[in-house]
Amino acid sequence: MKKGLIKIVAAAMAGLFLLCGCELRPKGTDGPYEFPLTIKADFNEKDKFWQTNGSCKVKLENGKAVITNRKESNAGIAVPCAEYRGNTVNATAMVSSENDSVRLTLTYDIYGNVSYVTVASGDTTADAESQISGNIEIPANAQNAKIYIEASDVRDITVSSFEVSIVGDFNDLTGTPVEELADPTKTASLSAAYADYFKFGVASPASVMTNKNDKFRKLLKTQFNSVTPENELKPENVLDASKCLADPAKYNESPAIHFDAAKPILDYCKKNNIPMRGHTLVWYSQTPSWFFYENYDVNGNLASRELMLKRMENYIDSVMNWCEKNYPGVIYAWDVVNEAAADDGGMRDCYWKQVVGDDYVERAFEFARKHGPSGVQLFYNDYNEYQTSKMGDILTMLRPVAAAGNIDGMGMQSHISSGLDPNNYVNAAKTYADELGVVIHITELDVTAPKSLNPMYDQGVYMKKLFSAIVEAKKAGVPIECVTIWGLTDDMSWKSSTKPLLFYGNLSPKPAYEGVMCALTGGEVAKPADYQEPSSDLTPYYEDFEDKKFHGGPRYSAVLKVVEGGYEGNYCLENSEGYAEYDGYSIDVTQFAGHTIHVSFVIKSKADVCKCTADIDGSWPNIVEVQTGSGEWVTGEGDYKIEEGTTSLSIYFESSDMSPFYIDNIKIEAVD
Ligand code: 9MR
Repeated sequence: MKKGLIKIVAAAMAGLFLLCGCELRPKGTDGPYEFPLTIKADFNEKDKFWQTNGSCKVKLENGKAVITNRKESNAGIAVPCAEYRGNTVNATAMVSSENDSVRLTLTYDIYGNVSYVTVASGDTTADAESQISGNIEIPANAQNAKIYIEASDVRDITVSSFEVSIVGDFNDLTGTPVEELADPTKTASLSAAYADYFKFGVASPASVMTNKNDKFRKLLKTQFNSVTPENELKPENVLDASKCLADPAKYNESPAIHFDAAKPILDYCKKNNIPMRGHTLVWYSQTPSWFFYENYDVNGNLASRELMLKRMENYIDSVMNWCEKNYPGVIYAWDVVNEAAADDGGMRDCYWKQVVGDDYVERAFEFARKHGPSGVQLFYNDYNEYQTSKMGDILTMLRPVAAAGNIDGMGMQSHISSGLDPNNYVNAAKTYADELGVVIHITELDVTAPKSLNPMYDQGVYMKKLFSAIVEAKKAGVPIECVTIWGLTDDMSWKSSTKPLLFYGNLSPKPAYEGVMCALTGGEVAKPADYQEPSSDLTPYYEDFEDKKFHGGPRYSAVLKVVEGGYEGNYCLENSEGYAEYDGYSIDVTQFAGHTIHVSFVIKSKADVCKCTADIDGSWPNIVEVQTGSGEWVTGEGDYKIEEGTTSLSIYFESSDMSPFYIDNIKIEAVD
């Protein structure tokens, strides 16, 4: 990156920033400096507050950037924002593209390791502009942070604006050195502690292996005895784009592959005798779209089923056998197919399904069994896999694969939050094992810290519950053979803002680590010195919006506004513009933990039904449902028991078909 692109500037420079659209404000009371609160790419000039990312060409036309010749998903435009470390930022871009969707990704170095975090994604079309926008926290120790526009599909993207701005007060860390790292060898080993139960693994980027700083490798080696390359064995890193695209005839049926990205991590695992999970062969994401086209040309026709099956077979064969030949015995399990089930039921619509057909999952496993080295276990891997309806879809998809003897394991990704009941979770593991006759790997575990008074401590207490349930299940015969944590430290996580892992950014263990250990020792997670007693204030919650304010918040992308036309007084709350019915109005009710709450409200909508629901990861218990189709105000009332010990719980209101709804006179009170 161009260093110093955005720097603290003396007041004399202020005019320059103003001219190029960067918003300035006083740095504080201590000096004559000013700092840009917004960095806005200027597409009238090359490299002005933006830079090219990855392999592509950028043409500047009428104040817009047209990104062409995109060879890889991360090829696009980046806005460098290194000086914003330690702040929450908003990134907003206006884009149009023939790609179905475009996303904004934050990347940074953290003590020499490279991390990627998704900021936002959105659907796009060629003829209209879409706004892609999201907030993200940049870790305080992140270096060289930048946010870039990317898309899995390699078609052109036109960007008319792209800016990154500080949310809230600016935390100025520009002159502050990064924190010292803790000694990673001082912490007792998880894999040693769990040796009687299962492998204890971790996902890692290859940059940990090439890093001059060896502390991350030391942490990895001390703590874990299975490694998953976080991105390096995904098709976009293994398919050799330059060879395939340069000579499509030669590679038409048998795509060229290379392992430049994965070699450092394969070398490390071989040298240190650490077994590896191969992730992943067949996936809808992080697979370039040209792979699915005749002559690898996205402007031509999609490949035929026959051609795509040949490519699939040759890819699976060559990748598995290249690894086995060059790194014998290192990869002990492969995620053959990743995330083929849709979030809203059935199979996910994707290139594989469109080009090959619904049996692509069966065919992939058939090829992996036919060509895979003997003894290498074949896995299906998915997220939200513990949710009843998605589990049903996954089982339906995998039964024929199991009947053909082509699958050995179910990979439960487990990107979860502490709302998920550990019993439901381990029951799901048992169901997969029983129904399919396979072993279980927990493949990508991370647990969003609750939005509670003591998030790190509460997360630790949850980890103890979760791992106690996993160990009990294992003792009861559920064949859980590996648990992999999706990343080494919070700062390296793909969702770092949610602090979902076992180690802090400086390598010291978190209460979450302690919770995992306590599941074995029976000990209790220590309360931190700054522990805050949860509120026992049972004052009823009431809002009628007459003060023109609302005290809850939007769920996902819902837009909330206090508007005129209240039920009794002048005002009520309008909820609109969600992308899904569950984008609604959410209220934190944690203070009522241990009590039954009575919820009452009046609601109006054109939707047939509006609901009030409790927000628990993996299940959403309904509190009350009201028939609203008349468009008149309707009263809703219901009771819900909040379990003792709940550290964070919200309830939310939604309409059945995403129509706007209006809500008023919300009352929530404890009744026992
Ligand atoms: O952790 C990975 C992150 O670095 C990548 O940017 C992201 C891109 O899709 O993929 C992340 O890993 C995913 C994994 O491969 C499959 N399950 C979901 C994981 C989190 O997105």
